Amino acid sequence: MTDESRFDAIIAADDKVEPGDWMPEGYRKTLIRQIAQHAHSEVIGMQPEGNWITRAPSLKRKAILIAKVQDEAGHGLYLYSAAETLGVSRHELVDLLHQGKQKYSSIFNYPTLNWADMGTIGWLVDGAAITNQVMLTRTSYGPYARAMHRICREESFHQRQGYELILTLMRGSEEQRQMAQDSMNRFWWPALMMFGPTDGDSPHTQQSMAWKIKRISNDDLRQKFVDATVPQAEFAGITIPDPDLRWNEERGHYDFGEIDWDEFWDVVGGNGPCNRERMDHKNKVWDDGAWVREAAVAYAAKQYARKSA
Ligand code: BYC
Repeated sequence: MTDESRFDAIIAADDKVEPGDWMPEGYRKTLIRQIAQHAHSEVIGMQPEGNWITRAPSLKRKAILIAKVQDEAGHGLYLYSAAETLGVSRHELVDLLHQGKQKYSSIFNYPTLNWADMGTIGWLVDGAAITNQVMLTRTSYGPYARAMHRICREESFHQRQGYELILTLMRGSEEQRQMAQDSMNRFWWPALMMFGPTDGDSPHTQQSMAWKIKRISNDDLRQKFVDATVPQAEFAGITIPDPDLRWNEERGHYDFGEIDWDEFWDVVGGNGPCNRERMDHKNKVWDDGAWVREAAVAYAAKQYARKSA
């Protein structure tokens, strides 16, 4: 059996490819690209929520928000570790992000302007992320699939706390309801964009599905998210800003309006409302934190030398 036929047999049998296994170079590169982008998204995704920690309206909300932002850092770590099993270092990946050669999710280039955004991010952004990540628990690369199991459990808490925050606002004063609605109006379309371009415009989907890295296409995941979220919005009494949104009995799904793809590609291309701010902040904290990394490496070297002696 050749290396290639062994790899093909693993994929055909729905088994997992593991770090020591032979894999096509394109498979390895696709995984590094996707896992790195995913890790960078978790880390950059701490910024819009971190923005509200000092302004949370109660101790309970502050504790929840701190825990959530901390979880995102942890997700970044699991994902960088999964990428490292493919023969790249975390340092290289972070450098590529800083040089603008790797991406992070478009959603984090939108500002968080009011407190309800903390609820909307949990409900819609983490909700969209889980829809995608539940699929990724079945991805063909073992370390990525295993990282997803734990991440999905934590994301599920994030989604619920976000929805609960929105329900609380919707049951509050008129001003609170308006705040929640304003947040929904700004985040609905960017949340739909998280799933990526339509299948017809997605250069990677076909190959990634053949390798079972992706199990469900961008459009099918987006539809799943819309179908799950509309009833939640109705229950909360919040309006989704899409006049074309309606149940289609024949399809058994909600129809929804056209996404503004020019806006999507603009944001992906670096011209969203906060792209520059996010990367400036990321670069600054990386430089400011250099002494912490140096101290940790020096400490580890000392421990190692002591043990070896
Ligand atoms: N934003 O052929 P396609 C979280 C790029 S964070 C930016 O469909 P693919 C959270 C794509 O990379 C969770 N770029 O690609 C954290 C490609 O560009 P390149 C984030 C996008 O990879 C904190 C090109 O467009 N989740 O939960 O087959 C707080 C063509 O696209 C986007 C993940 O990262 C986008 N939205 O499919 C709260 C999930 N969409 O590389 C919450 C893992 C597409 O050719 N990633 N592009 O230059 C994936 O599942 C897939 O990579 C995607 C795209 C579905 C996103």
